Amino acid sequence: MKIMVNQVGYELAAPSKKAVADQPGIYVLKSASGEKVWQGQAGAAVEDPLCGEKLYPLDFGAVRTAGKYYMEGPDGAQSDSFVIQKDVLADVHNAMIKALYFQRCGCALEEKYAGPYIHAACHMADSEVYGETGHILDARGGWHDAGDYGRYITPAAVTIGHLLYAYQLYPRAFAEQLNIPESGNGVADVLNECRYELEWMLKMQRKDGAVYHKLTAWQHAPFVMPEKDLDTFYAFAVSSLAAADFCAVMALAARVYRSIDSVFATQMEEAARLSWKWLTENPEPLLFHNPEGSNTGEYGDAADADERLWAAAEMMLLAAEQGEAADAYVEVLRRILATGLKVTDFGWTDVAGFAAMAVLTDSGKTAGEEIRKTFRQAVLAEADRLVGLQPQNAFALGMAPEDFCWGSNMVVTNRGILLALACETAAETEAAGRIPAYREAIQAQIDYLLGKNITGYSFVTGFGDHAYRYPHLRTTAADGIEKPMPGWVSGGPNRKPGDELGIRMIPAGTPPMKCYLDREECYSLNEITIYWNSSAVFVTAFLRSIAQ
Ligand code: 9MR
Ligand code: ZN
Repeated sequence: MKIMVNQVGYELAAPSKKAVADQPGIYVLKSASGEKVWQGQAGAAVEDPLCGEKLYPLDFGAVRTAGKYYMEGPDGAQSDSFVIQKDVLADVHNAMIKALYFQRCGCALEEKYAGPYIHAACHMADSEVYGETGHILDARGGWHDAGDYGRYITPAAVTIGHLLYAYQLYPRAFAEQLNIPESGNGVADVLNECRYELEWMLKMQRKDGAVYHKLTAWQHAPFVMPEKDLDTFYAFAVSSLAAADFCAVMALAARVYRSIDSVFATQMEEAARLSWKWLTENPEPLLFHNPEGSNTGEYGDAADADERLWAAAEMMLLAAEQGEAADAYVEVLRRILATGLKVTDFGWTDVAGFAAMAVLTDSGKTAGEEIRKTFRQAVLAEADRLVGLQPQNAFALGMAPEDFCWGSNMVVTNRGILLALACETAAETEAAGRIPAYREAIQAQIDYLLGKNITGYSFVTGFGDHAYRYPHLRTTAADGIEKPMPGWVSGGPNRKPGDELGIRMIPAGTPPMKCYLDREECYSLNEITIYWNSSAVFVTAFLRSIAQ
């Protein structure tokens, strides 16, 4: 039988602590030494559409004693072990941020920070602007995006967005040092790490304010260490998607870094203004398509209205910070909102949720009540929709079967972000009474990520008795080290596998949550990306902030 638990563990004071099992009956919580601590009856059966099984939820929230435990089923089967303790997510949260350090490009990873995961400086050559013979660009730096060595602006912006908003809202969750080269300089390490990426992003802006969509080789490198990848890197075409995301993130970062390094903040502010100018002079969408024959990531997108919305929201806040009139930006917000676009997502295709985040968490209420109300209603309606999905499956997940796409783990965590924003937004409204339900729903999303799911894997490397082991990640594939570096979030189950092995091994009709393989080859099921991590970091930051 199966007993699925959050393998990292449960917050000591949490009023409910949930597991799921595949048989009815009496379950016993035992301490690591086998002592009985709690027992309870499994809840009513749920026919689960996400995994296609009949499952039984368990809640041992009554247990309020810190320790290491496992759950024992009616037939003697045991769950993976887990702890119950205060601030239980601290280590996994910090590891998921530290993981970004391992993606640093254009420098060597040194043993004192990287432990065994060292490598020599990589991708040190100049790049070429694609299609412009002789146009050389120094675009060293930044983080490798994912399992590949490409660096792309729109996912970079989303990653920085997740992290900087989380830092602004929950600064206490970012107090620990992470043993990166800048640690101890008096600046929160999450900001030190983000700066590494921001410095690279600045290099991707063209003199006229447009921004190159991505910097990659023509084809993905084979599984070699990054310093062995000597292919030419190209800055491909500029796009309005990249320019708008860049503008939003530079404006946001200018505010966040103002008190830390005013020179750097001013540089980012000027970059944001220049891109905004380019955007206003180029109002038509300039989308991005890979040139024929190139197979590196496309991050294509059919519309740029959400990116422009986010840029307008952040330019508005920058203007307010500088004591300038913000009307022009507010007007853009109003115009784009009038099209009725969705404003509740935080992924690279759809960034409009970040505009909602910027507007709704602005203590100055710069956007005015009408616009704030539009965002507020959308956020609360989406939060209520997600809470409404929970009883439809056994994991209390805010997920429907069709949500298990490529990178579904970010759908899981981005919904945690939306629910967290709903918590911020609901206070002082008639929805305030629903905050406990939103919090419960956020916890369920993280429980799933950390092992309470049908695969039995914790989807974060190094965390849990059964953490997945074989991410699609070039450094891990090539470094000869047995274990992957800790703290990487897997893309997770994908009901339409897109890689050869996944397609071959997962029969059509497999329930969505079971469409997963812990195999290095499976880039559509088991890759890592910077933005899957950052999304999870936002959610663990929220949960740490409410833990007593
Ligand atoms: O994360 C992206 C996912 O949402 C898309 O469905 C998929 C196919 O277009 O691409 C993913 O992004 C990949 C990117 O193109 C290149 N670097 C690795 C990314 C993760 O698989
Ligand atoms: Zn590199």
